[in-house]
Amino acid sequence: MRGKSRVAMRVAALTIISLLSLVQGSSEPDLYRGLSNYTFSEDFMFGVATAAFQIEGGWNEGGRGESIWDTYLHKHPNFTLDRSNGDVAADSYHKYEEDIVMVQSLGVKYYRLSMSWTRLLPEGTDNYVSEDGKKYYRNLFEGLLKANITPMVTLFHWDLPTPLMDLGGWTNPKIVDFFEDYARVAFNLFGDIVKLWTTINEPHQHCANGYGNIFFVPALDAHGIGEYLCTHYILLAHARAYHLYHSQFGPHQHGKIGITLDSFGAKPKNESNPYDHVAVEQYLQMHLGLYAHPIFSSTGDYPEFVRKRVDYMSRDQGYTRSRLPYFTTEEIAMLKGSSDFFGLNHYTTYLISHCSGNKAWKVPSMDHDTGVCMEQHPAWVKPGADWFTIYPPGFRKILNYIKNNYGNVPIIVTENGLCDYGGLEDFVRVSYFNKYLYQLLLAVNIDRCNVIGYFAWTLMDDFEWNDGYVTKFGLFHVDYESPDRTRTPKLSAANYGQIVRTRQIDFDFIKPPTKYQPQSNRL
Ligand code: GBH
Repeated sequence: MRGKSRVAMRVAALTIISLLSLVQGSSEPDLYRGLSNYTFSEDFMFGVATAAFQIEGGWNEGGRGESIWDTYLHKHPNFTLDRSNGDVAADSYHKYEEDIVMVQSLGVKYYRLSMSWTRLLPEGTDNYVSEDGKKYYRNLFEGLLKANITPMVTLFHWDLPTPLMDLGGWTNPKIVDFFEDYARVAFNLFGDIVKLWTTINEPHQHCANGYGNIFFVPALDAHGIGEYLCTHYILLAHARAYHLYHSQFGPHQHGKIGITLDSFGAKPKNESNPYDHVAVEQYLQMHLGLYAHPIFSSTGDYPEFVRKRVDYMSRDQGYTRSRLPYFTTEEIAMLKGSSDFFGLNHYTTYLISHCSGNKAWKVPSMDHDTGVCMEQHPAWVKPGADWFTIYPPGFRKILNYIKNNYGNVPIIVTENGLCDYGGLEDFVRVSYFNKYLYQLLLAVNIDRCNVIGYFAWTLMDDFEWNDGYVTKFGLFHVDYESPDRTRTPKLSAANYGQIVRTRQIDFDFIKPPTKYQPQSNRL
């Protein structure tokens, strides 16, 4: 196509896009005004979430061992935008009592947090359990219970013990035993007071970005092979921990255990192009189905589309074996149904289109296998990181996708929240939570999606992986200039607290933050 006509096409396309967004814009005020017409039931689980490496700090205190994020960031300080690491983070290792007061001030009854594997097992293996680790988590969980807050504990939120990484991490089949052993220690030590567990946080992000690419630690860049090995053994490790719990602990501890998967929303770039609709399905199968199908589908195993696709691509590329490993019949059975709930993390929506190729894809790779193009809608608001635009209806759609593909399994939204560059008067975050929560209400009340809980990400500004401390997700601001890591509630904390208490969304909510005095309010 010649230059001029290409420009003309662009202009035409942009005009259509902006017209579309005008239409969308004009329908919004009706949806989001006054008090929401639907409310949250009394037993709806409202919570707030964090992860150990992102807030704890205390990286070498109490005999804690090194995780891959400690080791890698100490060696490669340029990995993060601000050359930061997790050595101190929000200092929750010392300030957990204040964290509890903050959670309490939101009125939520649940707090999702993760355990640092190496704080409990410094070497990663169960031959030696740290006394300090035991004490830290016992105090934390007991403190939460005293404050009437139920802990929901994630066993693995990406901070693998370095000694286990040295053995190949999630690509080594032996990791399944190591994870089961870690889970056993956790259930043994804390199962009397922790009744809600998630095994793994977002295997897709961890495997695709850390094993198949360089975006996350361990930054192996073993594209096309590493991410599938990681996927395979992380799924098996999850299933082992699930069955360990229900065979040996569940009968007397009476808790629930599940997995947390992530999915972006996926919208056809061109709604009237059937190929873009196919591309959306392809994308969702590769990103979410790869993990969800073995666990939540009625047939089990990897989705047929993914199986065929990766087998075909591998053959075509000259491999004798598929780059995606096969489960045995026993493994398929072990994985099927191995989650008491569907934990979903959702943040943003991408436009997906059919495309024949993309020069940025490595070959082989999961992206290349997926074979769709992804981009952000130019008209959707992008308040922070580059990957993040706001499109509330994408949330309702993904909840429906889960219902339609994986049945009536209870869904707990284990993370949802907004990324910006900071500020206490975070009106955009207030509006994000209001609109996304309203989409959840529509999914429950109109579409009959079985959503039983929602955790806001995140309690306070934290270490945001590659972004360091540059992008912010917190309901509470943390002063990273101060050694005290002083925490201050943002406007969004007051708004979320009001939703939790009234069980209703007030789209006109605007209120200055209430004064927060942690010292006078100690437990
Ligand atoms: C969640 O992942 C995580 O569970 C949580 O720890 C994190 O703090 C939260 O998101 C907010 O970021 O691969 O280069 O595009 C959400 C998935 C993973 C999406 C990282 C954005 C950006 C880096 N996110 N990804 S890149």
